[in-house]
Amino acid sequence: MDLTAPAIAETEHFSSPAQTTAVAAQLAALIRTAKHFIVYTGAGVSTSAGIPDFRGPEGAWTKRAQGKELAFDGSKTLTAVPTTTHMALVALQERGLLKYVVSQNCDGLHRRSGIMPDRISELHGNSNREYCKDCGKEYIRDFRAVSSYDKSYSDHRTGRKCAVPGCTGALHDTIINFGEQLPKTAMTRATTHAKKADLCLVLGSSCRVSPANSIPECVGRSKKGRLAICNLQDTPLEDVADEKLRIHARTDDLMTQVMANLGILIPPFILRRRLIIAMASQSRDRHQLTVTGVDVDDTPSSFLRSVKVEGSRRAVRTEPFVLGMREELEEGAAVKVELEFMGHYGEPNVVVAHAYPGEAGGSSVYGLEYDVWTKEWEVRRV
Ligand code: CNA
Ligand code: ZN
Repeated sequence: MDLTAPAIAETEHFSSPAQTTAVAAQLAALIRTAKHFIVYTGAGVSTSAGIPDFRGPEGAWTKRAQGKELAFDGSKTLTAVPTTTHMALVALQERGLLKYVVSQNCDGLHRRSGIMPDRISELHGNSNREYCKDCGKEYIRDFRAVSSYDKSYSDHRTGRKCAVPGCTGALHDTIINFGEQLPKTAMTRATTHAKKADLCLVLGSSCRVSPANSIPECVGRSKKGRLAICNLQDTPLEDVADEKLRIHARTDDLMTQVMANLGILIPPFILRRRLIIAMASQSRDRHQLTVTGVDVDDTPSSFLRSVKVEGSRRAVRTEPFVLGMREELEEGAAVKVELEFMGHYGEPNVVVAHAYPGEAGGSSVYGLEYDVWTKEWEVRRV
């Protein structure tokens, strides 16, 4: 494994616009007919979102090798907007054209952009995801869920505890440091998809980190597989890739053209949140509301800062968000729950009108969609 970068970064090359256009057309044709198309991504897909890579001319390791400090605050990944490339991949996934994403990125942008949890292997972890070492339960956080201990490089405890009833396990971050084993399930799934793949597109990776880089290599060396590489620097896999499918271009430029060839619109980024509101009543006028943020697969997701019944002065500021309410309610009456968010995209508070389920109690799931450009929420029951 290559743990460093030279002080003088490998040159970034730019193919001619005509070459990019030609490769985009070929790729689109291959994607249309591929039986099992996968993508392998690296830090280069996030540089246009303002997150530096490692080995590029402005990369963190290149700077370090030059004895310079990289002025990048890791929490900027929380406010980063998924790029054209991220959103193109979401559209390809939704059309069923993209079967799987294998990513080395820890910035969480693929998941935030809308790639489904069962369609991705985050081989080096996700700075928004932590898990319980005792029971395996995962938690998604709208904050950096990384080790809070400085004691040693290998201490991954985040300082939080598992919330599964009966489990008091310590939560650990999912970040894989150099020299550490890759997560087994993620690697096994990545390998399974690589073996099935007849087309793999590398986007924005120097392909220098092993064993992750065995994924694109496996496709490139297989009889039925074709490997395409879109990266600004040369990679050690140039010879394994299909000669006609190697391109030195910005991933956003290539993907814009690929999608135009396919006739598929690249959707704008929408921040999607899911919420469960459960209500239980001790009597007609005494109720308890529990508000829980969840990911698409019901993994607990912490994105709320506080919750209160609209108009009430008392807000609950810690999870689990459990609110007491004293009011006589008719079945179906709207209980207005005001949500305050962590707010990395400037999300304003939103009020969800939850229909009182009656004394028998019950729960409803809500889908919340936030347009980061208009700064407006859309709420619907799902
Ligand atoms: P790397 O070795 O830094 O390589 C990135 C490559 O992307 C370089 O070769 C660049 O030339 C190229 N590149 C940069 N911008 C673009 C662009 N717009 N279009 C096309 N190519 C571009 O990073 P890898 O991902 O290959 O290496 C794996 C490491 C980097 C993993 O362990 C990651 O966790 C780690 N990393 C991740 C992030 C992130 O999560 N965004 C950021 C920095 C490093
Ligand atoms: Zn646990």
